[in-house]
Amino acid sequence: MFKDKFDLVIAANRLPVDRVREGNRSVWRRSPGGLVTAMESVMRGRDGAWIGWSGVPGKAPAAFEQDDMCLHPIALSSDEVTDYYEGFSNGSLWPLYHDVIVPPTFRRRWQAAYEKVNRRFAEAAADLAADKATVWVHDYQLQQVPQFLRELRPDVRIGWFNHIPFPPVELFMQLPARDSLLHGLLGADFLGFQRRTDAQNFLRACRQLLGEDVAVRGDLVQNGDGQVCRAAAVPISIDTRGMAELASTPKVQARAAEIREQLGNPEKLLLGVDRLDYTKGIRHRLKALEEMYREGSLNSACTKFIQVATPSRERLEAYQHIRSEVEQTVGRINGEHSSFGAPPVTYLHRSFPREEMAAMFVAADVMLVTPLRDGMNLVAKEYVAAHDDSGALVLSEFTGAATELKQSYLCNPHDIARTKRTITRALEAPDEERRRRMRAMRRQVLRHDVQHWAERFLSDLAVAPRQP
Ligand code: ADQ
Repeated sequence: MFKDKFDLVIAANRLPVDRVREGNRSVWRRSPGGLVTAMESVMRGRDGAWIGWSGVPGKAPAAFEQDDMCLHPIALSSDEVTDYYEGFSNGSLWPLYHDVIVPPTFRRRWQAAYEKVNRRFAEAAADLAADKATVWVHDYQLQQVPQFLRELRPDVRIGWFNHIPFPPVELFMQLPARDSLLHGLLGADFLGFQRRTDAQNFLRACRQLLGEDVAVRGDLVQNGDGQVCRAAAVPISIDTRGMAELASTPKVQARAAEIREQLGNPEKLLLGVDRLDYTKGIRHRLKALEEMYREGSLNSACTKFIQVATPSRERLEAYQHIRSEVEQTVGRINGEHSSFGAPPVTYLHRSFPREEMAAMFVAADVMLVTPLRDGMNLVAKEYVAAHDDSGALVLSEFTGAATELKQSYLCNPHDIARTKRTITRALEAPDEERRRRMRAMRRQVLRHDVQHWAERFLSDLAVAPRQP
């Protein structure tokens, strides 16, 4: 029998575990990813609970313990998965918060489901939080939780962290639910964003759209009830030492060499690793590479490219569309430039274990991270962590990571001509220049790792002023 009240409660759309089959039984397995690692270290030695959806629609399984954490599944019906998760979260908010790269769709039914599910999360958090506990809410799927939870439990400290960008008010104001979401967030004591610009966008939206209802001073917003909420940047990071150690193991080093060998020992190896999402700029990257192979500035026999495109949100039309565009382009490049058994592009549409990811990072001479908009982009940081003083990072200016990794080869992915020149610069830079850049970036990610991020968020939350 485990406890029923906790000093720290994490609320995220998903639990940190996946249901997987092992032989003929199904078991919970820890999901890969930085957030889980970060939270694990924060939860150690604390009374922690995590609430989230299990990933399977229908009745929620009973609460259970895993890795010293108490996990409380939240039920979502099939309709709620369609309306709250695929609809409002990923059909309205995701495109709107990523510069409307594809047009967002707004449906009143989706908004109602979002509110209902956010209430359910708030009620579960209210039940589990001990007196004066800390509740840390994550991401765009749960923006109304702070307000609903505040109504139920005025005693708890509420923090919210946005993993994705917060849009400029000119875009945000398209959202029919804009006031509800802003009021939802203002139930928190502290709101963490990836970049200062995101925090400023939020503050500007409060000032411009809520008018007399709130008072905005500096990074503080006071709502109608007199409660104060602070908004600031707390950029997320990775388990840098974990990745660096993994990358330097003999097994991963050997696998990296083997990957290059399997590709025919190319002179240069380029790599892209993304969820297959229209925000990640995969099409723009492929266009640049296709032109370079065609013009001969890249030689398809000596320069190879691996694109890992992790399956994502496959039931949504926009994702089916980007998948078919990416796959057509890869097919066209390989059709035009392959020799027998040696295509220039290796396209991998599946998930990989950590070691295999690390081996790909180690193997690659140049990493291409070219999103059109990205909250942070952890892949860029992982690549840096996996390299001692070799490698080069081409990084889009539209990622949160660009604010921190200034020594990368920065590019504007919309500008194909310059992106091509940037890729060439990264490929041809003298060793000494590449080494200097990588060392500086490595220092940055070692100093600011995920543990540092989580501690900073929690200490900012602890001291956030509640009164004006
Ligand atoms: P994502 O959009 O999912 O995250 P990202 O930050 O790059 O993007 O994180 C992806 C993670 O998944 C990385 O750790 C990567 O190594 C891993 N991964 C990707 N493909 C994989 C594969 N095929 N197999 C195994 N692992 C794979 C959201 C926001 C980002 C923000 C993060 C964290 O969109 O902007 O950086 O949250 O806040």
